[in-house]
Amino acid sequence: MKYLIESETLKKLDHRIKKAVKLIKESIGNNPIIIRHHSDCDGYTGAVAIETAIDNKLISRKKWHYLKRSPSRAPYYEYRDAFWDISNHLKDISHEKIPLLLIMDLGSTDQSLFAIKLAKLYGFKVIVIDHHQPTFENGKAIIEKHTDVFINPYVVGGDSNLTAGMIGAEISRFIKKQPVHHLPAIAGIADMAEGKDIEGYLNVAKQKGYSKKLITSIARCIDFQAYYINANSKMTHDLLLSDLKEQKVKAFLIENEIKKLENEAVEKLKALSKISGSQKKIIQIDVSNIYRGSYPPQGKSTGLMFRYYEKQFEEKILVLGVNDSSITIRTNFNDFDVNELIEKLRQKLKHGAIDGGGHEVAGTIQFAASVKNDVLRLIKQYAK
Ligand SMILES: [Mn+2]
Repeated sequence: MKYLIESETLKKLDHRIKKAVKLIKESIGNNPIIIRHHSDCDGYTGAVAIETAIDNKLISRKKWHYLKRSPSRAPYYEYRDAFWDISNHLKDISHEKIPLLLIMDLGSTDQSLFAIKLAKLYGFKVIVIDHHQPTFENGKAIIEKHTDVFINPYVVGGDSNLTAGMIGAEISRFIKKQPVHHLPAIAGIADMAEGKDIEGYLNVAKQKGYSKKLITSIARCIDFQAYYINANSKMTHDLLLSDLKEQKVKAFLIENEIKKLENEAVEKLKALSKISGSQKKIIQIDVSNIYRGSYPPQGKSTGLMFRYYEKQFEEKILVLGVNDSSITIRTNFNDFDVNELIEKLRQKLKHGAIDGGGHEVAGTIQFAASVKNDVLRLIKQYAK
């Protein structure tokens, strides 16, 4: 069987993918399989594709002993996850069988090292399928030697544009042939993938009747569900894998609600915006009183306001979503680099517990509440 697209990165990952497929196939019905994944559209898509493939091959009446899937709360495999995965395994009736743990769309950085080591200590087999930049040490991804299979485009010279959901959907087809042609496009669009691979997958989806608009709409709905529910639900399967007509109806209903909530948020945040500067506009929005747990969350709100003001102003803009001890940044200023800014803040505010990260033009900075005004002053200084 071949991959859905011609991809240099997939080709280079091929032997790792084959190894993972072999291990998964050997485990089906013999060993419990635990799927842990990032709680966003990309993570859900890849995990649900593999879950469905395994589920379709499982003939045991005790299916729930042999297949479990749950989203992780943190964007890495953390102690909490390992604790529950190991604890549940120990009290399970099939506890004498070694579980296979599949970690998807997270698990490549040193933040996951301790929890993965712990799972290995309890005999788990571990496969990591991820596309986040791994932590490297002496040129090697430090997680790799603690896993049975490590699949990440960065270890073969690729990057995050081949997403975990794409790889997961491809892997699922080797486990059991199933109609998942549109899933890699959904995963990639959700993660803002660029380049040849996502173009290829959009083409594959189009041939099956999925326009880019529908793909984007489903991706939005899954991200919305992930944010709201963050749990294992067949509703996610419905959105991803029911027939095209049903998918359209459901995505339409949910997306309309998302649009309504986002429009309401824009109105609320407009009233909270303080705009300064002429050629380069700085838009400071106090998001600290926005109800926590409502949609859209802080990061997304800042993105929404960025897109709103980008249309309003011809000038370059810097949007700051300001909370008591964090600021979310979105900008189109030239030469802006959130990571460089964080480094400067760290040097100047040694007592400020500065943390955070992101891309050049989008990211979040965390700090001790006591230095909030200094952080704001220094960000404005940096922006000049
Ligand atoms: Mn992802």
